[in-house]
Amino acid sequence: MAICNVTPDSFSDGGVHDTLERALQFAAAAWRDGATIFDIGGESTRPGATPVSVEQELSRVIPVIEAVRKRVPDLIITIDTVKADVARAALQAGAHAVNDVSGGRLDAAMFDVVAEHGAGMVVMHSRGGVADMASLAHANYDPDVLAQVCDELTARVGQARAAGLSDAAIVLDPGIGFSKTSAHSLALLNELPRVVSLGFPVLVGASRKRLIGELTGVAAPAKRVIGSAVVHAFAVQRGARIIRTHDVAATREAVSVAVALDPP
Ligand code: HH2
Repeated sequence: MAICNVTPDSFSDGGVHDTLERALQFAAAAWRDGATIFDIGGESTRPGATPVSVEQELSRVIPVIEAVRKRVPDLIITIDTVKADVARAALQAGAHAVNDVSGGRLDAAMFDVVAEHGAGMVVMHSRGGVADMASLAHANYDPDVLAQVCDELTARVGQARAAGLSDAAIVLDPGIGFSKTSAHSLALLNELPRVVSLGFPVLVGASRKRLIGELTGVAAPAKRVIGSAVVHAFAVQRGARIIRTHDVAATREAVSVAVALDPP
């Protein structure tokens, strides 16, 4: 899954895809480099990022969704949003699935919109609101962080099913770096099979995140490519089925090697 943030303030690729043509070039390159999913977002979850209205978010993402559908029709498009109104308009504009970093917590209508459209959904674990979910404000776990993350994801799955989503429509994501210290994120990666055992395909997104910076000492997010690729290869070995990345070619190389090696 290639990341395309159509935002001025995302922590790593803010401002990079600021014209339609640049976003389209990135989509074409992502497909060529081996991405099958293209994740388009119009609101950053970086702590301190400016909150955006539905209208602003739509004006950022809809033109990109429509253009990518035409220019690179084989890409599966996900809309990265916590807002049901944005999800609805994006699905109508040609997106195939919703990627909700709140796992349907922040908008009561989200699961209904996904179910009405027969779409797929990435249900990610996080806590808190958009402004603080990527901070440590809610990073208070018992020693067994995995148990709590799995319980909270299971509760979200219950809500999704109640709204009419079929299990085949659901992907789970432990939410690396969301309301988690680096120690929490490492525990989730090390014990990823426990998330996999919930019975849904698992997505992992560690691309260029603070965790990688802390482990490698590489300060600039755009330079955290090797550390990210190693974490993603490791995640695939532990059962992840979708990797969300800014750096498709490097990730593809790492994942191709990881799938050929026997898991531990
Ligand atoms: N991480 C980010 C955004 N969306 N979606 C899923 N499913 N999993 C993730 O780990 C995830 C996500 C944050 O990264 P990014 O989009 O690069 O930054 P920003 O929130 O600043 O736009």
